[in-house]
Amino acid sequence: MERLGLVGLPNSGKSALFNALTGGNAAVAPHPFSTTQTTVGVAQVPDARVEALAKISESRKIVHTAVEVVDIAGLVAGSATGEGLGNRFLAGIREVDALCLVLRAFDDPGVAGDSDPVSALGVLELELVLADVATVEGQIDKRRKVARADRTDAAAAAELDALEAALESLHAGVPVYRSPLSPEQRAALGPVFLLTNKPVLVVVNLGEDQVRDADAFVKPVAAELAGNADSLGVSVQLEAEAARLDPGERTELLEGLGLGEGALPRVARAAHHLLGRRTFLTTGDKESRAWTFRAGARAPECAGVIHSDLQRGFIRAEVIRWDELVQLGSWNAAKSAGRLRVEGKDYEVADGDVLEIRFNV
Ligand SMILES: Nc1nc2c(ncn2[C@@H]2O[C@H](COP(=O)(O)OP(=O)(O)OP(=O)(O)O)[C@@H](O)[C@H]2O)c(=O)[nH]1
Ligand SMILES: [Mg+2]
Repeated sequence: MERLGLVGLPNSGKSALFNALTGGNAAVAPHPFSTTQTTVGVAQVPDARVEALAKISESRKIVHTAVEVVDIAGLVAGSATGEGLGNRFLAGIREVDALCLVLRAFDDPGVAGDSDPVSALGVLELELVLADVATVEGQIDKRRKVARADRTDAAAAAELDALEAALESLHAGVPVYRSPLSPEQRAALGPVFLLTNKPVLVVVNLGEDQVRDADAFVKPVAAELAGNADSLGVSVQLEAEAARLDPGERTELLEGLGLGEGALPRVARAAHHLLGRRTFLTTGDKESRAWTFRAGARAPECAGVIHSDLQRGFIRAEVIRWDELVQLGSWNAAKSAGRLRVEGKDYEVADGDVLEIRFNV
């Protein structure tokens, strides 16, 4: 399973967010560096589409998808060169596929640290950039030699070009995910495992008193990111408390604050999407279920997510978009209305497709 890593300054609320997302038990404490080891948990990705399908199919069971979340030790200015827990955060970050930067906006005199999310973003990015500069500088001479030794090696030339572009950006203090590097250049950097070449999602941790005015805290961060990463405002503590209530009380609390279903489902869905994961659905009286597939996968590969027999014996898929199916009211109604598409082996499955696989083994 792909992993989302929680990255932030000490006391920004990473462990609290981890617990809220995963129902976990990571230590949450008002002193810096309370997390020293990485902890891994699984976050459900709640999906209203499955609920809607379960309703029309009168399914007895609902199954959502999930992503893995990793709570990482906090980092501070100077971490890249050994301050705080030093390089410990680096190992944690290297092992994840996408980063969730947790920025503290909540103000609490009992919890040490600043409440300025934009400046926290600057500190985090600088540490990540410094670590990447060291990595690129360590690699670039070797790669220059390889590219020079064999000028016909196109992959080596592309990698060197990407390394040089990345270094220029990093030297200017700009993380790769915010740099003008093309998607092809970013892909060419894959083998170098840069921290800032991973996709990024930003969570601004709001205090309960800030929730009603979330934009005032989230907008400056979004402006700083200039479209290079999504940002979400979450009152981690409030949502963690809500998560412990039973569903009726939770809805009452969150809706009373104008938070709808709450922000945790949005964080989980954003993470799932950021990790390049997409969702297709199946529905019937037994269960309605969300399945995870890789963006761009074709029908047989998706069938294989359900069971390897379905991939091996794949004949065709009957397909309809989830909202169209909900509107038509049932699989049979969709069938009689001639709205089920019949798709073959080359069909690229889309997010939100409902599939029924025909197979023969
Ligand atoms: N008032 C308030 N306190 C919060 C909120 N979120 C987290 N806290 C508190 O902030 C303190 C630090 O939270 P943690 O989740 O341990 O922070 P962390 O980022 O994991 O910190 P380290 O592991 O030390 O890097 C705890 O005392 C939390 O209860 C919030 O939204 N509001
Ligand atoms: Mg922690």
